[in-house]
Amino acid sequence: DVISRFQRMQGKNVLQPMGWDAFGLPAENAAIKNNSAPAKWTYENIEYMKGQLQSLGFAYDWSREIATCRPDYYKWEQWFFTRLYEKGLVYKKMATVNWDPVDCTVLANEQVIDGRGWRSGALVERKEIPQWFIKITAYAEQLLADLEKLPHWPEQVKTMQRNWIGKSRGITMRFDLTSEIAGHDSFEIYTTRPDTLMGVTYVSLAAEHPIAQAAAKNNPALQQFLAECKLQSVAEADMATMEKKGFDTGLKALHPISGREVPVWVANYVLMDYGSGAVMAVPAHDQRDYEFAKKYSLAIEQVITSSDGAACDIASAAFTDKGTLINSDEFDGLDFDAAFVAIATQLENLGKGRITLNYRRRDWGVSRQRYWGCPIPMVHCDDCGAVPANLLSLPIELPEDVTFDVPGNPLDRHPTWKHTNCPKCGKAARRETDTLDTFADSSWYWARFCGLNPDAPTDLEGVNHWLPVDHYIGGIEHAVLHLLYSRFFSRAMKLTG
Ligand code: ANZ
Ligand code: ZN
Repeated sequence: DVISRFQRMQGKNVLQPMGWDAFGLPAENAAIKNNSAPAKWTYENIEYMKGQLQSLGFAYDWSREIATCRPDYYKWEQWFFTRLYEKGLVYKKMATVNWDPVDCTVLANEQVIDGRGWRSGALVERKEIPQWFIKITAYAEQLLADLEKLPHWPEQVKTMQRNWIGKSRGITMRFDLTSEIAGHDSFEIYTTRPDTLMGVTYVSLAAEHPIAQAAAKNNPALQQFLAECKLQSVAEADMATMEKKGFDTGLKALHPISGREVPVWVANYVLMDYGSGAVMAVPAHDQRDYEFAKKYSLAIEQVITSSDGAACDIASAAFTDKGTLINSDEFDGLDFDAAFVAIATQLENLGKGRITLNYRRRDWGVSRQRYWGCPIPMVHCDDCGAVPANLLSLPIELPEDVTFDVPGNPLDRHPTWKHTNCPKCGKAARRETDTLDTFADSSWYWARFCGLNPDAPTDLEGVNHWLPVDHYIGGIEHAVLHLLYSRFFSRAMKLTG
């Protein structure tokens, strides 16, 4: 408020709007706890807080007030969703998700703190269910490159976004199995440290990797281990700190250059949806592999030494710096860059590898199995599959007569709400009962504030007049969530016209 008054006194035309990011778990849970309906509870709180803000005399333009839980707002979010679907930026797939067994919902990785749900505090489990995704990865490169065009953003926020997108350059290479299993005779791994290739002493697969699954067919102990892996969080931060656990599949793979046999393990710290879901393990130079090798008495072979002659002792920890290659046959004496090129070339000549770029960022899982959110405007038809709702039928409104006496999603057990007709063939069909992650609600309000158009998401004249936003105040917790999703949405809005 001080900033906007100051700017007004400078003679500037200032738009300082206010609105309510009002959908989501916290409001739903509070309503249940207070024996109220989420809509009633939320609107009462909005009125109360608005009164407080008004009594403080803040210079907000209340004529532009919005609430994300009102149908006149989320109608346009549903409109975006169907347009994004048409453009191929929305898709559904079975996915392993973080499941909060107390709130009965899927959590984003960011909502898992130390292996627990950020709201409930419950230990998070892994679960496979069909989920809607927004293909934010299609914009990974643009979102990264365009950070250069934001000179006024805090350096710290840009660094966090860069790390979050996590672009890396490495090598994808093939390891052949010594014997075929269920039609698989090889698998690929992704590494950013090909210089350590001659120090590989085993390989590890993600629990969901098809070869791990195949190996478990006739191995109840392995099945048991894969089931245990399902119970742990999929958040990367947790992956780094949790206890490393593994299981020897008994399979052997051939080192792509030396031809030496190495054992194939399954490890709980390998993610299925990063790289190729398999890792070449180099215990001497990767700390996770080091801890794993110590625990399971696997070989540790040093192949990198410090370039400046400084001591590098692997007796108690991995040596993870880049340095000079040793114990690596013809690659001895090379530094990281030279080794990268030499090893990449050799693998390419053997037809066993290629240079690849990878992004750590995964697609944005937006499905939430909760009531208090924007209904995902899709219809499931037995004949046509998933079909976007007809634009004329929007908004798909949330019903207000729901009950919370049993856990789970009330939309799913509402007597009539989900029953509808297929927009394509007219046959009886079912509405999607998942609602959108509330970060979708808060990804585009800044455009809506520029014009509360009843017939469009925003108003082009207003947008051209006011945007881009000159000043945004928010906590650092928004650096890789709200501020990244908003940047994605502005690009998606351009795409969908
Ligand atoms: C061998 C190696 C040796 C690695 C070494 C590191 C150090 P960034 O740089 O963050 O992209 N990796 C690859 N796929 C993985 C997966 N699906 N789950 C878990 N870890 C995976 O990380 C790239 C490194 O992460 C890769 O390089 C691989 O381990 C691991 F001394 O390969 B490295
Ligand atoms: Zn149909």
